[in-house]
This record gives sequence, structure tokens and C-alpha cells, in this order.
Amino acid sequence: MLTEEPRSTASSSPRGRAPHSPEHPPPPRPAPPAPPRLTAADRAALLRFMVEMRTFEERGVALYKQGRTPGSFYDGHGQEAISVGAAFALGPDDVICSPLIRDLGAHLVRGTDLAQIIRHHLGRDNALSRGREGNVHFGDVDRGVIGMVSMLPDMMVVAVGLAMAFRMRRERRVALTFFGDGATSPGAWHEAMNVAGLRREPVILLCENNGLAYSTPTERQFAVGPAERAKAYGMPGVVVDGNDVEAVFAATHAARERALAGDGPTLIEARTMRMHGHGSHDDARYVDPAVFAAWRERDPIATYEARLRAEGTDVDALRAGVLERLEAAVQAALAAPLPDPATATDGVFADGPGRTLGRGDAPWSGHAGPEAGR
Ligand SMILES: Cc1ncc(C[n+]2csc(CCOP(=O)(O)OP(=O)(O)O)c2C)c(N)n1
Repeated sequence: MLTEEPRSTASSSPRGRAPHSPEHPPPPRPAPPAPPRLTAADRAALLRFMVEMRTFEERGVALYKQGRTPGSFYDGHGQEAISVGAAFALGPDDVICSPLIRDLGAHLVRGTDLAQIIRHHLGRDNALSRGREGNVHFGDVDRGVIGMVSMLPDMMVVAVGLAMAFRMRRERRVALTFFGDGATSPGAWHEAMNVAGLRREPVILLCENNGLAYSTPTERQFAVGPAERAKAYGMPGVVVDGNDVEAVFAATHAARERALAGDGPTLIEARTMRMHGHGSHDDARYVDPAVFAAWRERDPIATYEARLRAEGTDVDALRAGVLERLEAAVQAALAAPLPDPATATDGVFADGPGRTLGRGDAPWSGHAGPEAGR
């Protein structure tokens, strides 16, 4: 059974150190280390994950419109740099709880096979949930990725709980959770922020601020932005360009270092734009076309691709490889069997021992710390 380390005396904080009240500020810490240098192979991998995400999602929208995808279809067009850059900064034992509907890139970086995800979207039997759910609530526990629930922002609470368990077990790992700007309004967000900040849990709270909660613009949603509010909960709030994959990587890496050093959570507010409606059923007519046009100039893939091309990466070959793998996986998924309706309730309820979280197997190249590549 887990037991909490001794605490609650007047002179000790939840971490057994001096409380960081205004009278007892925490000792100054050295500046965070510079972000690790990304190699050319790392950069190509970052671009490949983003291209994979967008190419698949464009295909997914088409399949949805052809009536071949059950349920609806959601995508992260314009936001690819966030889930890819953040997941790339994690170590294999860290946990993502959870990638949301715009975070396919995080699944790919963790090592979940794209073909598996395509089968899942098409509701096939040999897929992640074996056709048991639409297409948004999937995870991959074997790779340390917990699936989401739709209630905003309930996964924040779960992520903070995971981080608490890591800390109590003295494990050197962090939890990362994604959420939208819309998720910062309900009460659970404030509860999670409060506990995370108070107890200095090793959690990274990544807000994808795309300016819209469904059709509600942020100026009609909150008076103070998420990063500023973070300070009120005792953690830094870092604003980062959510369309710059390396900026997201660097911010997440720094937040991870901070968490591993015992300094607690960081809220990262990645500013971006959702370049479609909320889902394939939403034509986003509530967004001024000029706003889309301005953000299109800052497209995270086009800008990064131009940079890598100038540095000598064979972007055309990279894209051709992605397309070839994608088409093969789509065709195989379309030919794969649907589940037998008689088994619809099999595996829906937990009936065995709990499963242990597995590790991601993304192609880290040393930047995630000494444990990378173990
Ligand atoms: C508690 C709760 N209320 C309402 C909804 C319906 N809903 C689903 S997504 C969404 C908007 C989410 O906006 P945001 O968090 O900014 O994420 P984005 O879709 O912009 O990525 C809403 C209102 C929900 N899932 N949960």
C-alpha cells in the first residue's frame, strides 16, 4: 500500500522542505538548462510526425464524408506542433494523460502504430478498442498513454493524481496532460491546479489555447488568461508559440526538468489556432476568414518544412514515405473485419488484474536525459 511521506508539521511542506509562503520564499534555483540540441534526425522526426498527423487527418475527414468512419471525426489541423513537440520532450517512463482530439501527434511520438489508429477510427476488430467506441477516447496503456474522457477537464485531475503517485513512490517520472482554453473554466480545472501547485506535483499542464471553446471566443470566456492564472496557484505559467514545434519542445523539456528536480508543476500555454471547425460536422462559420488567413501564414508544418528544406532535409522523400505508409494502412484497415456484434460487451468492463503502464518507444536521441533510449 502507498503511504505518504511524513508531512503536515508547521515547518514542513508537502515535500518535507520549507514552505514557500511570502515569508519563506523558496531558495533561488539556478536558471533552467538550455534546451538540448536537436540533431538533424530529431528535426526530421518532428516534421515526419507532424506530416503524418496532418496527412492522416485529411484522409480521415474524407473517409468521414464518405460515410466510412463511424461517429464523428475531429482533428488538430494547425495544432500539430503542440502534441508532437511536447511528447518528444518526454522520457519513456513519463505518462501522457491524456491526448485529446487534437493530439494525434502525441500518440505517434509515443510509438503507437498509425495503422492501429486508422483501424481504430474505422471501428475494426483488430484495433485499440476493438471497435468498442467511436474514435476519440482511445489510449495505449502499453505505451504509457491514458485515453481521455470527454468531460472537460476531468483528465487534469487524473494527471495530477498520477503525478502524486509518482512522487509518493519516489519514481523519477512526470505526467503530462493536454487541455484546451475552454477546459480552464469548469471547477475541476481549478481543483487540479490548486492541488498540483500546493503539493508541487511533477505534472506538466499543457493548455492548447486556440482562441475558441467550440464557437465561444476566449474574450467571452475568461477575464484572465491561463498562464497568468497559473501564478495564483503557485506555479509558473509559460506562454509559448504553439505553432513552433521546437519552442513547444523546449518549454516542455524545461517543465520536465523542473518537475524532476522536485520543483513542481508548470502550466504551458501554447498559443495556436484551430484551422477547422470543432469537428467535421462544424463548418466554423463563426470565425472571420481573415483570422484563418492570418494563421495560415504561420502554419506549423509549412514553416518548419521550409526551414528543414533550407537545411538540406529531403522533405519530398519524407512526405512520399508518409503517404505510402498511410495509403497501405488505410487499404489494410478497410479490408480488416468489423467486430462480431455478439461480442459487443466483451472487454468493456475491467475483469482482471490492473494493467501496468508501459513505456513509449519514440526515437529519442538523448535529449530526454540519461534514461533516454534505455
Ligand atoms: C463539462 C463539459 N461541458 C461541455 C462539453 C462539450 N464540449 C466538448 S469540446 C468543447 C469545447 C472545448 O474547447 P477547448 O477546451 O478550448 O478545446 P478545443 O476544442 O478548442 O480544442 C465543449 C464545450 C464537454 N465535453 N464537457
